[in-house]
Amino acid sequence: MRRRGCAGPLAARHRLIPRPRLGRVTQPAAPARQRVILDCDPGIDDALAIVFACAHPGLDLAGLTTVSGNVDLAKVTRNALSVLELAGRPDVPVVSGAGQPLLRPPLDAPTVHGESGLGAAQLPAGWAAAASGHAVDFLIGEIGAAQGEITLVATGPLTNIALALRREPRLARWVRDFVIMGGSAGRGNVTPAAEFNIAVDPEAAAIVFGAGWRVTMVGLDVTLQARATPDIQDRMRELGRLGSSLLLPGLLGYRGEPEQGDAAAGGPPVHDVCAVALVAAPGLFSCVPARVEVETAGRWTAGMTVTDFAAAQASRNALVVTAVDVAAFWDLVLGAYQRLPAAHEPG
Ligand SMILES: [Ca+2]
Repeated sequence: MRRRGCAGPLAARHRLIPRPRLGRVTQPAAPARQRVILDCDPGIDDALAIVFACAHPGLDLAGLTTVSGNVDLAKVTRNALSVLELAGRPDVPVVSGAGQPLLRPPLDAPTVHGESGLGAAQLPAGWAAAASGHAVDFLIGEIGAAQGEITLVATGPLTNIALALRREPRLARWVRDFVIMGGSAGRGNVTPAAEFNIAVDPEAAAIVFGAGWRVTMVGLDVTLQARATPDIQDRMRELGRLGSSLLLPGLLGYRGEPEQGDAAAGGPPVHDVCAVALVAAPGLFSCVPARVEVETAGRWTAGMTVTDFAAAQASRNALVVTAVDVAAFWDLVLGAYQRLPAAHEPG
């Protein structure tokens, strides 16, 4: 049942690359870059995930859509533009989406991510402006125009994704893969039952998990393993302006999950980076198929991702990520960061 490496469906596609014919001299084929759209609410860990998506040579960041979550929609959109500027990718389109959950009042997290959403990081405003239009139209348009090619990664509340699925249910068949940072098979973080992204908009999450596709759930089960320990922060200190203007001040201002005892656990977790790293390197993660239902009615448990690892195969709707090779994860992430020009500019 437990599978080492979330390599099944993701890697299966890699096997579709034709083998070179024997007896012919062939140039080694450059691995195809995987097109990714990131729906996010930056957010410190979103910011670190955006930078990774820009930096990893196997990923082609085709767009960012924003959703209110960690801070309000105007701030998350401004943060997305600033982070792309720092990463040297102001060409990536940013399209803003839902400014509030489907049914509930907003539940933001400035106590975790700071008033700006980026902790103590002070980034200048990006030169580029957000693209016109709405995130839902962008998601449907881009993914519909390249069916089977784009991996959709959601690292915020699932409001935009739910609205897009209501508008165009075929989106669930058109994506190459769908990965979220959110949920937990165990305990939550904003409440004992619920993780933040799901707790903000449980109704949206219920729509998303019930859409007939497979949701790869990168939840607290795995993200709390990937912590920026003092050793990792020392390595970030070597990354020039990228380290000094975003990575370190972001993490310093980031309170993480106080109830989990960040200091005792070794450092703040970088939840959203795990979801994008999984797309780049699925072999570093362990996954278990399961049935996940989102609690929407519970007085104390709204937003809980009720996970049944014993569900019948036909009823499984999720691939729950349970573990990561932490050392290899940080080598991957910091190695990618190292590729950016900002990592070589004086801090
Ligand atoms: Ca996020």
